[in-house]
Amino acid sequence: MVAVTGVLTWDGLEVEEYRVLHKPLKPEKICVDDVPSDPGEYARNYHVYVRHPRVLRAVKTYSMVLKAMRSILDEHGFTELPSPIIGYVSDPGLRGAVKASIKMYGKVYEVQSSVIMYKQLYASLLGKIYYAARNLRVEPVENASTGRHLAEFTQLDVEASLTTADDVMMLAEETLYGAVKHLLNYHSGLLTREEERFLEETIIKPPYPRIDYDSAVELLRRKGFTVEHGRELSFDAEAALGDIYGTPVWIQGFPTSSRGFYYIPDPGKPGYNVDYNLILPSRAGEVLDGGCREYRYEHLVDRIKHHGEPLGKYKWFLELAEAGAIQPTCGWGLGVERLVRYIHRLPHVAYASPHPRIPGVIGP
Ligand code: ASN
Repeated sequence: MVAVTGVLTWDGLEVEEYRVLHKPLKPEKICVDDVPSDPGEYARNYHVYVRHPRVLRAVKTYSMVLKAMRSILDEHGFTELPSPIIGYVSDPGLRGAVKASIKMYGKVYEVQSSVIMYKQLYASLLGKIYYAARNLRVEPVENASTGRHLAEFTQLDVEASLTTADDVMMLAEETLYGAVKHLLNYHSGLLTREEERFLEETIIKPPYPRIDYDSAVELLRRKGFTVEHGRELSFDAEAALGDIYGTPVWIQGFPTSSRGFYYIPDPGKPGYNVDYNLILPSRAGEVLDGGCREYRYEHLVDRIKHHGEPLGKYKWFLELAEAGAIQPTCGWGLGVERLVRYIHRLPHVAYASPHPRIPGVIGP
């Protein structure tokens, strides 16, 4: 580390005087010329590679966009809560990922894979809440190659009561667009000219187009994808959809059979949920997942049973629902590292995480 006195001109810095404040003892051990293109190698040794300016920029961007999104939500009157790490039960609807558990005081608990039920609890009590939640998911190892899966990641997880899908979708658009605009306006030093242009061209002013699940399936089939109706779209199909639009695009109303028990079925369209995913262009895929929630005790019991889950695990939540203490709420979770990956056009979300743990690789 060096302290420099001098004059900054258009041609660079004219150094008048400098002082060495701190000198590494073994510079050869920590000197990095480049960042490995293998995300596994990067995740194993990120503590060294993170010195590279390209990666440090992404770490800074992570902080800046999260701060910008927090302040948009704060302006809307949302209350931020700290996310729990351990719980009796966590999110069951996890697209192939398994939950991790931890033994404490002789009992086994689940490490939180999402704060969904806590969101429902606190949105019922406080109206508008959010978490910048760290989630842990034991993703299948093959998901390391999708470029967009981490085993540990941050979701900006928002929930509100007495609202509508439309309202929270508009809030999501405002949050995403506002964060990117904030970066462009106030932190453009973090962006290359090419990244600036890319963001200006693709993250256009909302509203973003909306397409329902059935039309998305039809469109993708016409483009040559094999899509099984009633299932989640494949990662590849989702990415292709983003490319077709070239801007963020919503997919709405997934089949009830394809998703977790906590989305509420659409009374006007049997077999489908009131839910929505936001897909980014440029092969980035899903950045946000959300929906309006099931809050009715009997329906929750039926849906949990249908998913083959033991009811006992959900005791605390079901007791509240039975007492009528869980209100109708809607919300969403936005993958912060996925947004950073998009902003810097990184080949893998590992490079967007200050602490990358990718499927199959947690550390050295
Ligand atoms: N955060 C998501 C939501 O709000 C839930 C999840 O992470 N599975 O719907």
